[in-house]
Amino acid sequence: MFIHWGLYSQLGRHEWAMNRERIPVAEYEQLADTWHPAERPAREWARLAVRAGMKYMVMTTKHHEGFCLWNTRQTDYNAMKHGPGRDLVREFVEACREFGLRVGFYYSLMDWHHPDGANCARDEAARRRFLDFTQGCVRELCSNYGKVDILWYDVAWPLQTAELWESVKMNTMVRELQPDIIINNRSLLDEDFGTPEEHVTPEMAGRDWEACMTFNGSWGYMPSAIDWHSVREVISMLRTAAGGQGNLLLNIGPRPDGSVPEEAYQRLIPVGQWISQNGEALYGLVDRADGRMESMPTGGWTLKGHTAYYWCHRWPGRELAIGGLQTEVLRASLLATGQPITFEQTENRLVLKDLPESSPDRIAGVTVIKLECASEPRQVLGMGCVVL
Ligand code: H79
Repeated sequence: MFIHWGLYSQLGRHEWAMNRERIPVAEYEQLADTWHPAERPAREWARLAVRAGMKYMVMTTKHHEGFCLWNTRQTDYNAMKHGPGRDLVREFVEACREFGLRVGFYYSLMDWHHPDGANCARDEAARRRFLDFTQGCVRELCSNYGKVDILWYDVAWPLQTAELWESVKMNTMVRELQPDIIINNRSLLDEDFGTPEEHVTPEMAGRDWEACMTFNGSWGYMPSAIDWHSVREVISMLRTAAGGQGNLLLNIGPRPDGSVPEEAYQRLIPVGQWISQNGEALYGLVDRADGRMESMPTGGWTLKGHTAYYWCHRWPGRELAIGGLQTEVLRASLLATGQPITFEQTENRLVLKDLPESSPDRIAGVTVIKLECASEPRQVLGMGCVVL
């Protein structure tokens, strides 16, 4: 679960409102004193994340607006010294621990509030001050909250290179403070994982990655953003992510008080129910399915060892035929119930028989069929037909 929460949540007009609407800094700053979140909303996020089958949360400790959600000594523009009057990052970390979730910190390098955040590109003294500020912030986040599992940098504007950001020095410090942390690729260094944004596209084999996705087109709370991804779309994102050995970081933008919009509940609870029945197809060490399996009109694949999982999202009826499997199928079953499926396999064709007329998955109409095979599954379908 990605959490975008900050002063912009009060405006409810996207987290880029300050920039897109050219709100003057002095005017925007007033939002710091009018922000009065409810008590410990992070517990609500964590409870929901667990119910949704999620394993970790990443929260915006400072977005582009520059307001720091933790008790920092680097600037007074922080949650302790203004409206909230408390350390919202600490609450977040405590909620993660209470609910058994891993902890991730989002940190925007770009800063629209810091006086040197823009002119650091033109003025060497400003750059020094801004880097000291940035490294001071990152040092605090990696020092004051116990174990941090993920550091999620964002938007390395306006400095153009990792050298100018001193990213090697900064991330060396991070790893000294947090030896097991994983760091994303947005400090202009590749580091541990790639970050496709608003699309779920596997990175090249051998490279870890995590797709970050909005739920409704806005990261920050935006009540007018009403086109929410459906339960089926979220499950499809999960399949593409797991099929390419990646993770999914799905966002919610809490209201200013920290509560979670109803639309997120309406989708995440069923997603969690679905995962509780089908989690085997996506959790843990999956193999890459892209490049090894074909895309099908009725569904797609994830793989684990000798097992193939067919995520059927367009149910064909009493029979489901799959062409081009190069592997002998030993056993077929419905993943959710374990119910065996009778099948016939000829050289080029697997036909699953005596299936229900409609998709047995009542949650989302996505039924996972588990195929236990004699060896690592592979599927080959050219563009032509069967040659007799
Ligand atoms: O924190 C979220 C975004 O605010 C941030 N990264 C994610 C995780 C981000 N920063 N920049 N971008 C994403 C890409 C830039 C998109 C933009 Fe726009 C195009 C900014 C201005 C024009 C879309 C439309 C966003 C605001 C208006």
